[in-house]
Amino acid sequence: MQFSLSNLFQKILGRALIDEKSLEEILNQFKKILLQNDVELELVNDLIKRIKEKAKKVPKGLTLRENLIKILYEELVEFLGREKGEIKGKKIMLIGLFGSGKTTTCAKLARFFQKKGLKVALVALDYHRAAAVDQLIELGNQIGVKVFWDEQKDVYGLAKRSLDLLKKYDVLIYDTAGRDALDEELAKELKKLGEIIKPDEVLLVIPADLGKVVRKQASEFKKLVGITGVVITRMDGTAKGGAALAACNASDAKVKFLGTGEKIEDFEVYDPKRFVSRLLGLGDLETLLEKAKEAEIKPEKVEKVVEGEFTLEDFLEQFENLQRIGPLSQITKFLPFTKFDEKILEQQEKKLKAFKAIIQSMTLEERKNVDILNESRIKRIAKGSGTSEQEVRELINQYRTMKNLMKKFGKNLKKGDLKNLLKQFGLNL
Ligand SMILES: Nc1nc2c(ncn2[C@@H]2O[C@H](COP(=O)(O)OP(=O)(O)OP(=O)(O)O)[C@@H](O)[C@H]2O)c(=O)[nH]1
Ligand SMILES: [Mg+2]
Repeated sequence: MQFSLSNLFQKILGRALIDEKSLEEILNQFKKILLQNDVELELVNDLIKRIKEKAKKVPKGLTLRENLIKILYEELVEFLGREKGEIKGKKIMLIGLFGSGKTTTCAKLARFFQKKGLKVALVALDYHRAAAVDQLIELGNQIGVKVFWDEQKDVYGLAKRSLDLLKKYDVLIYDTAGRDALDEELAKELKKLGEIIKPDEVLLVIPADLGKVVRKQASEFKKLVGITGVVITRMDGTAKGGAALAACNASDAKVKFLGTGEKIEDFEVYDPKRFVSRLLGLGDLETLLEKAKEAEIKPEKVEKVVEGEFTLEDFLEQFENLQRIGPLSQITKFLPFTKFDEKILEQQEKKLKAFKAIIQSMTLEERKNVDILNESRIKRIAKGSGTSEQEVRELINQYRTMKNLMKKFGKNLKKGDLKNLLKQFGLNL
């Protein structure tokens, strides 16, 4: 695959600036990836449109970048499954292309129910491959689950009789023959089996590394017996599970389970965060999403600062935010245009505590307009905050300098650039 979701996400994370132009570029790439994974064009277009709409409105507390990651994550989860993969019902049928991992998954699933304390039986419905029944019996033996099969290879007869087993068992798992859904004879058999058994769940088993054929196979299988869920096997390989995109899209079903190896225990219940993280090659998507929630950015503040119109109250708030993020000198290093004097920044760090006390000693009126501060008021504030008059004056000067600096930047830079730039670094300025 030329492009991958994980490459795209690394790009989003690595970009210094995500603006409207790069958003367009990123979405184009996202579109290409989906199309390469054989997702329907119409659906891809809808998806991109929706993402664009959502990306326009950056919610309070999120940067453009965090918002974009969140939106893409949400959309993928909507597509692949929002719920942890639980299944309901008593009759579960596994279908899929030959060698996709059906028989192995039958045993894994049986173990899964067994662990829940349910009484499970396996029903062997594959009489096309010589060793298929033996394979299932062997797997059943490993976990102490009974396997029902028919000596006469009467697949329909066994299917009918299996319904009686429901009196004795909580769950029946049916292993079907590996097939190409386009093979007419096998397709007929599967359709008939579906009609006899009337399964509660039909799970389509798809290997993570299956390519272009996924879409066609999934939609054929859907026509034959319907599909209620998808199992992605071979998640232990290099493929990240992109096949799930086409499988879910074509079958209109969500991912329920994952196969992560050849052993019976190598089985996972689908978990949206984990699966999408793996698909995107992001180990810490959860942390990232949480961080996105926590960040607090107020767009109206950015506007004020750019205009050079922020008050001492805003100044105090910024100080407090900066304190949470890290040393001011560290942060401004990232800004490409920065002309801040390192020394001034360090001094600011040191004086932060005093400044905070000073601002807190001011009246609201004073915080909004420092020009009303005369000698006697300065004296009173110094006393009230346990600082010196000199420190109060310093604060006023710093504030004025900062305001002027911002005014200058505002003129030199396009407003959007500065806004976005500051947002990139989580600055509330
Ligand atoms: N690495 C890995 N191998 C798997 C996984 N699931 C199944 N396999 C292996 O894939 C091969 C085929 O698995 P089966 O369960 O026989 O597949 P099937 O769909 O029943 O195959 P047919 O009945 O021939 O169509 C076996 O060697 C399994 O051990 C998995 O999640 N990871
Ligand atoms: Mg099999």
